[in-house]
Order: sequence, then C-alpha cells, then structure tokens
Amino acid sequence: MMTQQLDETSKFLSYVLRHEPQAIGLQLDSEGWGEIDSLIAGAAKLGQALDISLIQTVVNSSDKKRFSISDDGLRIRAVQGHSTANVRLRYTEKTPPEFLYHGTASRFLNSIWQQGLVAGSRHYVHLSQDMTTAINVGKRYGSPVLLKIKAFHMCQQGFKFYQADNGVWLVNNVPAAQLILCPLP
Ligand code: HQG
Repeated sequence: MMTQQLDETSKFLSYVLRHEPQAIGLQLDSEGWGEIDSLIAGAAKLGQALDISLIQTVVNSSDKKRFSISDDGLRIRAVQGHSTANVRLRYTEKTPPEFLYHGTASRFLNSIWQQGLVAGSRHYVHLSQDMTTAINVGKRYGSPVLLKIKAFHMCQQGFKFYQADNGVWLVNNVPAAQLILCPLP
C-alpha cells in the first residue's frame, strides 16, 4: 500500500478520533471509543473511502502507535492527543523519570517563559522520554527548540503525570521554573 495513502488516512483518523468526530456524525464515548462501522459509513459521506483492512494497516503501521482497536474488533480510538469535549480518557497516574522533553518552535518561547507550558486546545501538555521525538514534534511549527522538564521534581511537588498506551507522557501544565532550554544535539 502507498505510504501517502497511509499517511492521509492516519491524519483523517487523528482528525475525527481526536478532534472532530461530529464532522462525520461519529459518536465517541468518554474513553474515546467509536464504532468502526459508523466511522466507515460517516467517512464515506465525506468522500473518504475507508475499509477495515485499510484501518487495520494504518493502526498497525502507525510510527507512534496513535490508535488502538478494541479486543472484539468493533471499536477504535486514538490513545492520546484529544481536544474534543466529551472525551476524557482515564489515564493511570505514573511516576515519571527524572527528566522528560518537549519540542516546540522558537517563536513560542517568549510566551512559554511567561506562562509555562499550557495544553492549548488539547487536554494535556504532551511530553516525551526521548529528545529526538521531541525535536521532531517541535519542527512541525517552525524552527525547533528543545525543552527539558524536571518531571520527577514536579511529581514530588504534587503534579500528576500520566502515560498513554503509546508511551507519550501527559501533564496538565508545566510552570516555567521547571523548564530548561537545551542545546540541540
Ligand atoms: C506550544 C503529535 C505559547 C507547544 C506529537 C506546542 C505530540 C505554547 C503548541 C502531540 C505554550 C501546541 C502534541 C505557551 C505550549 N505559549 N505556545 N505558554 N505552551 N505551547 O500540537 O505538543 O503526530 O497541541 O509547545 O507527537 O506540539 O499528532 O501540541 O508547540 O505527542 O500523533 O503550543 O502531537 O502527535 O501544539 O503535539 P500541539 P504538541 P501526532
């Protein structure tokens, strides 16, 4: 299958499963699950041809393991990154490693030093355990910068950390005092 078709389908799934399920009349429960049959039917109305084998290929080939399919094979969800209001995944709290990383664009830095990291339209600030992933995330918005977060220290101060099934770390916000600007490797 063409990589481009997989990429486009992955973006479409991210769009409807994280942000705009109503765009195709899809109902998501509070854990983010939606019926695959109604996803396929709704997508068809928008002219987006999906079938179960294409969906499975995208789910299995996703570099960041963005989606999961229920054990009975009937439902699908995004494992993190949501902004849609009626979805609130119940992640389990977890103690983070000493440091986590966040990649962002240099043009956001002034505001970040003032407000710390805030979730924006998503439900959480997204952090990663490795620098390379963080830098790639930062590149999406411009010239990348790498921030190191004193995660374990924050946890000791009472901040709650969660880890999604795909390894992405989540936290409500990060105060500027917990951020260290790192040189790019
Ligand atoms: C920035 C991708 C100004 C923040 C990735 C980021 C991730 C501030 C942007 C996932 C700010 C929000 C999420 C402040 C934060 N002032 N800007 N105070 N605080 N920002 O896309 O973390 O490929 O919502 O630095 O891998 O970039 O989609 O979040 O640049 O896990 O699966 O505001 O998306 O995953 O942008 O990315 P986003 P993100 P996927």
